[in-house]
Amino acid sequence: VQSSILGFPRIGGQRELKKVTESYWQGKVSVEDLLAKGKELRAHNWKLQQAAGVDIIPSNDFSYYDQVLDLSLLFNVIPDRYTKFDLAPIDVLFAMGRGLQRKATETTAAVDVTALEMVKWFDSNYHYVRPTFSHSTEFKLNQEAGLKPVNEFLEAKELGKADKDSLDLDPISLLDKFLPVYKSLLAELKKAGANQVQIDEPILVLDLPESVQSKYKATFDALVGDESLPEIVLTTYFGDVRANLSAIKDLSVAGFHFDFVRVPEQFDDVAAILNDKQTLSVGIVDGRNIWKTDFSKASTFVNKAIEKLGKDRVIVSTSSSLLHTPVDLNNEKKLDATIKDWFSFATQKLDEVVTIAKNVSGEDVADLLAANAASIKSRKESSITTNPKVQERLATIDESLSTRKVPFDDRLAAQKDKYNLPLFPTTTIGSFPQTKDIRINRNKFAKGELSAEDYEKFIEKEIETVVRFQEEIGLDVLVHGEPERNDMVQYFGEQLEGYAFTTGGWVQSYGSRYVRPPIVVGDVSRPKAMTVKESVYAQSITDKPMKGMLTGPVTCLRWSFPRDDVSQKVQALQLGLALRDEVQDLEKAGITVIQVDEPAIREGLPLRAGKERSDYLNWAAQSFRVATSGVENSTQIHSHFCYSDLDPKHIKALDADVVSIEFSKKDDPNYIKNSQTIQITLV
Ligand code: THG
Repeated sequence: VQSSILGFPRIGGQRELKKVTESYWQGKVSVEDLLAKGKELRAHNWKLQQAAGVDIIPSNDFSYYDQVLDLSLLFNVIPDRYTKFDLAPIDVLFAMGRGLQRKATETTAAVDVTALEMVKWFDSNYHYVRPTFSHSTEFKLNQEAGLKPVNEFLEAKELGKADKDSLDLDPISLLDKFLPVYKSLLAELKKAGANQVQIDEPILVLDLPESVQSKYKATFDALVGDESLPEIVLTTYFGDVRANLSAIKDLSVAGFHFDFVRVPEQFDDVAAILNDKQTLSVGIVDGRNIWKTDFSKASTFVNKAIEKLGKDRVIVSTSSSLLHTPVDLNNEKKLDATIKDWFSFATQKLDEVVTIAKNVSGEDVADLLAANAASIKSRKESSITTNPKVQERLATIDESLSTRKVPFDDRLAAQKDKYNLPLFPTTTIGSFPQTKDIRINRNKFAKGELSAEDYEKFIEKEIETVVRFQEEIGLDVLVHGEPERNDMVQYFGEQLEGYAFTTGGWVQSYGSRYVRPPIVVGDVSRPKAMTVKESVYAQSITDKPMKGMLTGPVTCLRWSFPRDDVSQKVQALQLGLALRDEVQDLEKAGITVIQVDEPAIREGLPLRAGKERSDYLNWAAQSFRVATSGVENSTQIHSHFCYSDLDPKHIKALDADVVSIEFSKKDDPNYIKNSQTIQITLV
C-alpha cells in the first residue's frame, strides 16, 4: 500500500519564505535570491518527504504568494490594471496579491493599484486571491516565466533522481473557452514525464448547482484517455461529497481522493462509484489539525478499503494539504512534554502516513504502534484535558444564562441615560498599530531583558498616547489601543487554562502573513482576569467612556486548533463561560461599554446548508450570549464582524447593543433594516 500527501507547507520551518519575500519587497534582496530561496525550500520539502518514505510526493504545492493566484497568472487571467507597468511575472503576481504602490518621481506619476480580492479557502483559515475574470479574459498558457507546474515537476523529478470585475459573469460559462488551455497544460506535464496529476476539486463538498454538476462528465472526459495526457486523480477534501456523487460517478479518471477524517461515513457510498481499476486515496491523517493520528483506528479504516479494493488500489494519505498545519513539532522547545507527545505537525504527519501504509501492508511497525497507542491513551486519560468544575458549570447553561435581563428596546433607554452620547457617536474598532517599539519591548520582556514593572510602565505610556490622540480628535467612546496584545486570539489563549501554545507553530494565513494558532487541549477556564488592568488604567486617565475589548468565543475557537475529542459547541460554550467572567469583571471595575469581537463567526459556517449549519448558528450565537448576557441593562455590549456576509437575522441572534459591520467594502441596506443600533464602519 502506497503512501502520499496532498501538499506540504511552503513557508519553511523558520518562516524562511516570509523573510525572503518581505526582504524582496523592501528591495533588500534580488529576484535571484528570492527564486533561489524558493528552490531551496522546495528541495528541502521534497527531500524531507523522500527521507520519511512517502511514496507519492506532490510538486507545485509551493507558491511565493498563493497557489490560486499562481493559476491566474499561469492561465493569463490578469486584469488590465496589472499589465501596464511592464513588470516581471513574479512582480505581476505580487501586484495582484498585494496591490502596487509607487511614489511619484520627477519623471513618473504616482501609482496606486489595488490588490485583487482575498477570500477564505473553504472553511479553513487560509485566504486565496480570487481569480477575476472579465468578458475580455483570454485564456492562454502564460509562458513568460515558463510553466510553473511543469517547472516544479521537473525540479522535483531532477531531485529524485478585467480590469473591471464582471460581476454579471458566471465563471462556469467560461469553461468551454478554458478547457483547451487547461488540457494543453496537462499535455505539457505529461511531456515532462508526469504520469499522474492530482486535480483538486474541493468544491465537490459544497452544494453545487445543477449547472456545475452537469459539467463534470464532459470536462473530465476531455482531459483523459489520450496517450498524450497524464492520469488524473480527482481530489476532494474538507467535507462530504455524497450530494455530488452523480456528477463524478462515471468519470474515467485513474483515481479519487476523499477526506475520511471529516466524513468517515461517506466511505461506502464513495467506494461504490469506483470502477474495478480506479484507485482510492484514503485521506486519514488530518491535514487541518495538530493531533496525533490514532494508528489503530486509522489502520482499521484503511483495511476496510483494502478489503474492498485490494492493496494495489489503496493509497494512505492526508485528508487535505498539510498547508494548514505548522511545519515541525521538533521546533517546539517550550511545550510541556506530556502535551507535546499528543501533537503531530506537518513533518510528523509524513511519518504517520508512511507508518499506517506500512502497517496495513503487513510490515512490522509494532514499536511505532505501541508508542502511538500510549500517546493516544495518555491524552484520553489525562487530567489536563478534563476539568470536572468546567463540565459542571457547562451543564448549568440554560436560557437564563444566555439572555439579557430585558430586551434591547428597554436596555437602550438605560444606556442613553447613562452615557449621554451625541446623536451620532463615534468610536473605533480597537487596536492601534503595533509599532516597532511595541514589538521590541514585548520581545525584551519575553526574554527577561525588561522587568514586568518596566514593561507595564511602557504599556501605560502607549495607552496614554492613544487616549490623548483620541481625545484630541474628538472621538466619543475611546479604546486603549491594545498595545499589550500580540494577537487577538493568542493573547487570550495564553491566559486561559485548557490551552497550549507554540513558539514556532506558524501557519500561512495569506501571502507573507502567518498566524500561530493556540491549541485547545482541554476544558477551558479562566484562572484570573485577562484584560481588566489595562482597561481600568485607560479609563482612569480620561473622562470619556473607555471600551473594554474582548475576542468572542467563536473567534477564539475558529482561530485556534480545536480539540477533536469533544464537539466545537462544547468548546465554544466553555469559552463563552470564561469570557462571561471577564465581561463581568470589567463591568465591576467600571468598564461598562464592552466590545466582544466575532470576526470569524461567518467563516465557521458549515459548508453545506442543512442541520449542521443551523446547529452551528444556534450554538455560535448562544456562546456569544453566554459571554455577554450577565451584565446590567445600562452596560452596552458592542460587537464587530469584518465584512461578514452573515444573514442579518443571525447577527440579531447575538443580541448585542451595538453592532459594527464593515461598510467600506459592502453596503447592503438589509443590515441597516435588521440590526439593532448599527455602527457604520467607513474607515
Ligand atoms: N489572528 C488569528 N487568526 C486570524 C487572524 C488573527 N485569522 C484570520 C485573520 N486574522 C487573518 N489575518 C491576519 C492578519 C495579519 C497577520 C496574520 C493574519 C499578521 N501576522 C504577522 C506576520 O505574519 O508578520 C504575525 C506577527 C506576530 O504575531 O508576531 O500580520 O488576527 N489567530
